[in-house]
Amino acid sequence: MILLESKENGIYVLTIDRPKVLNALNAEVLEALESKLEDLKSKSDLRVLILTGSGDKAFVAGADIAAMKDLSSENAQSFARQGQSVFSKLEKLSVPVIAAVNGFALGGGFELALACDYIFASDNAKFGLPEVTLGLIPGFGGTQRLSRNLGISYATYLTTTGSMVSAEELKSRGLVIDVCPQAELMDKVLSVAKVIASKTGPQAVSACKRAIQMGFDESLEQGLILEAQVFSGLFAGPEAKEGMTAFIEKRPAKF
Ligand code: CO8
Repeated sequence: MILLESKENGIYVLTIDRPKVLNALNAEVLEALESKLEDLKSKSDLRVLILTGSGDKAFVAGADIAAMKDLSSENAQSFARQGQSVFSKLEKLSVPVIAAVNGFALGGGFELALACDYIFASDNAKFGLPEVTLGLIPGFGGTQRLSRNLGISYATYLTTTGSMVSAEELKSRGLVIDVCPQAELMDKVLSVAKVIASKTGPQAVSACKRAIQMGFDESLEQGLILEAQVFSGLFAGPEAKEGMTAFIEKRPAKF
């Protein structure tokens, strides 16, 4: 249901693996994802997490419609909260989480990609929040994260029309970092992960995420105070000293 693979240098790949239903998310998949995230948190070598979908057709085609169809309002609320909570855990992981979107990223699948730190996509990828065509709205964070990422107008457009858009379209809007042929997607994402794993200080990388995420909903003034706190905190550990000393000594840093 969820595959966890360890690559070199602390790079891990999580794959949503239900290809027969285009990797649709049901409660069991969400539980399995949560449990894999807990496993990952205990891995001391973890530097980067890549998230992708099985097969060549879909990243994740959404929440499992068959499993949702007969939910009561109360159970729909718990299912939405379950997804939101697991996606928030993913978002708050201390290392960068890269979505490798290898096909359809619809509904809950797009919401899953939005909970990752950034998105690389294959040229066949299609993104959308088609919930209105089912008489629903996004329930795993889409209305909130898309508007924060791309603004209220575009988020309202995508959610009220249910339109699908290409990876290139979202690249032009700054949401997708880069687009490449599907066969090259994993190598492309791994090359980015390797840069992080081999050239950067783990504490500093984690601090970037923390400062951006914690400061985002604050005023600029509060965000700047937070940035200075996180920045100065790095001087209390050995990593910053090693990074700057290595620069002065003209050698690679040993993090
Ligand atoms: N849920 C369940 N099964 C699915 C889903 C899904 N989201 N998507 C695809 N499948 C299944 C199909 O039923 C089909 O199964 P079968 O072979 O048994 O008929 C199989 O996957 C292959 O799909 P298609 O035959 O439809 O493949 P196509 O290439 O013709 O079409 C599409 C691909 C366009 C991706 C099409 O499958 C599709 O439109 N899927 C649904 C997309 C969608 O509407 N997603 C949003 C779902 S709602 C949601 O995500 C809400 C999230 C918040 C939940 C909050 C909790 C309350």
